Amino acid sequence: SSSPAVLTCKAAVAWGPGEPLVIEEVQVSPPQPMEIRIKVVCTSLCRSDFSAWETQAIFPRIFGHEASGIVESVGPGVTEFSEGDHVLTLFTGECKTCRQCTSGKSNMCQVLGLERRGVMHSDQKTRFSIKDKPVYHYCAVSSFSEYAVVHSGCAVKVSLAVPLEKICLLSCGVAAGLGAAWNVADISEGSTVVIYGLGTVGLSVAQGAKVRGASQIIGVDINPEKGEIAKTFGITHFVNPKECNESIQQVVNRITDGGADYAFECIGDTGMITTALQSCCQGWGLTVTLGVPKVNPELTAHYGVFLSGRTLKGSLFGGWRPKSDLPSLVDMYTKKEIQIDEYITHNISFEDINQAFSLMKEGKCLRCVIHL
Ligand code: COD
Ligand code: ZN
Repeated sequence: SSSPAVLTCKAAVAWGPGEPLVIEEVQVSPPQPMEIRIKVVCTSLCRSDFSAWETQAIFPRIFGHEASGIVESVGPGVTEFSEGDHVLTLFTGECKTCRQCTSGKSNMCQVLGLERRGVMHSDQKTRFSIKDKPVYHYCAVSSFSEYAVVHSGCAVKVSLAVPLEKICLLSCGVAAGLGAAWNVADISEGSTVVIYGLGTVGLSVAQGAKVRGASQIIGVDINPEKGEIAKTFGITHFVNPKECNESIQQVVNRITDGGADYAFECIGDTGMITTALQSCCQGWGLTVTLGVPKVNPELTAHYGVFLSGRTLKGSLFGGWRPKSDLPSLVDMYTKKEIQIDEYITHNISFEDINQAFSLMKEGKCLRCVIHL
């Protein structure tokens, strides 16, 4: 077949921080060497899209990184994918050849890791433009567009039989939470867990803890509406800090007889790290951080929490090596061993994408799936 050409399609463009997205006609360049162009089928809105849209300075920009789609064309050198393949996008890729990828200990690819400047890894340029002016990417994915170009190391092939409108959640939030519970913390049966923040990420940690047979799973959230839904994901105790007379760490220490075995920070608030550390037990208590702080990336903690043997452990994407490991999670979903559908509180058409932003701002959704 002939080589792919520039195509024009609709994309939801963010023109400035916090400004409603505008559906625009954009030009999408053909996939460059080792890249693929995808017809996006579904994408969900993740908190990190929202935070970057509110706070960052790179515009105009196309957000979206939690997505599923169908390969439309492949660039020079790509043998792994062909037209018609179903894929999930990866906001952090896997080249399979760098020191990190070959270590077997890490998912921090040195070549295709989290891209923060709004361009593609290979040439620091964009694949989107409007009237020849660049439109920037987000995490080298940018799925709020009918078509997106991604590096072939930033996509994973999935079976044609699995529903793309559900498994897009494995592209970020649900996988990140499950991986934090299984790979990063490696929660053991009968242990106690406290989770700060009951969004999709925190509630996926809860699901992971439940699967591992945790005896107590304490969920902490300032949104009172989270208490009810949290139970369906395995939360055994709901704590709303706004309704407590004592500190959260005191509450957790009481419920768990001296602190949880594991604590997870799923709010994106570095100020919660000390609270999380103080609510896990002396000796072996482990606090895991997930994802990206909304503001203020610095963190402080009293060395006493470490002197007493606690550990603070960071993670990205739940420690999954995205290309190597995601197919097994898709399999688990097919066999009904993990839940995904339950996190989808809203299905929204592409034209109404700004509704997803409003719902997230108001704390009224877990995941809004946007259908292109
Ligand atoms: N105390 C208790 N709960 C709070 C507080 C507080 N002070 N502030 C907010 N919360 C609650 C909110 O009410 C909400 O229920 C929850 O915290 C946060 O949930 P969401 O729905 O806003 O966010 P999620 O679950 O989509 O994601 C949250 C992360 C902060 C973990 C985010 O960084 C993320 O998505 N990370 C995971 C994936 C990743 O690694 N991404 C990196 C590149 S995209
Ligand atoms: Zn995300």
